Amino acid sequence: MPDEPLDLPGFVHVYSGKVRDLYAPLDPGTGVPREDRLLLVASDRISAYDFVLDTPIPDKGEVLTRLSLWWFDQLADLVPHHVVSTDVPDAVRGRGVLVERLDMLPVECVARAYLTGGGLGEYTATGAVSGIRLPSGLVDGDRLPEPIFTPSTKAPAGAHDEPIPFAAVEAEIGTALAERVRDLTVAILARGNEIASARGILLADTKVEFGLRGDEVVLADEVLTPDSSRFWPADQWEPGHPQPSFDKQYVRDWLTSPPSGWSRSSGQAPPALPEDVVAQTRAKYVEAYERLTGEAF
Ligand code: Q0Z
Repeated sequence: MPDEPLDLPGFVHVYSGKVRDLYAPLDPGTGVPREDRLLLVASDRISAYDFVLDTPIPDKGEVLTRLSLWWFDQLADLVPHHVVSTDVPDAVRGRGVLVERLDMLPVECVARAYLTGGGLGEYTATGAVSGIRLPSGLVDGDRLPEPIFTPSTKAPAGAHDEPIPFAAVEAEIGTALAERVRDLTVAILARGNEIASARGILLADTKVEFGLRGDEVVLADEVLTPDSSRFWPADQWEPGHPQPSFDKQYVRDWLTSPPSGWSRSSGQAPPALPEDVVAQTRAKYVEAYERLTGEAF
């Protein structure tokens, strides 16, 4: 379960996802929530095997927030973004961002550069992913000839997003907008991989969210973080089996090892993480940030 929402003077809590929270700023004159801004706060919570773990990873929220801000800047020539300010209350400094409240598009925009996960499942069953026919003989972890757009539904909290064909996106938001977000999503992942692969990280796939500012498409939420994308260590890339996760591998390895006493199939909540697993995992988030940005965290 998420922690209690923070008591942030001047803000009202509006929503909590698994690992992030949303607040609305209050108008200082009227005390009424503003409708044109949101405060997006990344917590130190971590999820694994569909559970939010009891043990936070120190600084994870700040690392991911700073990484997302850096990516927005790297992508600024492709697409405008929603960030307004990082001047936020001390309690969330570094992990909170004031953003422009947009009319969010009701689809999850996913692009895949490598074949794994649900995309691999679809491919194995049909030879195609999201209606895009792929070469035969691909295996888990293979790089695709080019990044592809594989949208999904925006499921209500707790449910899983379901893949949908491009035609369903067209039906939902119209062909012109569907083509725009498809092209942007693919371009974001392609740009991300040009940068990341030169720094030893592969971005297997990513999920991005767009909103509208009038009729302009704006990149929202977080972008190209390990929570929205699969990060793989490039030096361990070996198609033919599931790839290790850049960030979560220590957590997964420990949870599925005998000392944890936990089994994925038990339906039980996973146990607290040992401190060495926490420290190693924190170090991987910091390493991803430092490798990508070239800046010390
Ligand atoms: C993002 C989410 C959560 C963080 C709504 N710029 C925007 N305008 C309108 N809505 C959103 C955004 Cl980013 C928006 N989410 C997802 C949930 C914490 C982000 F709890 N939901």
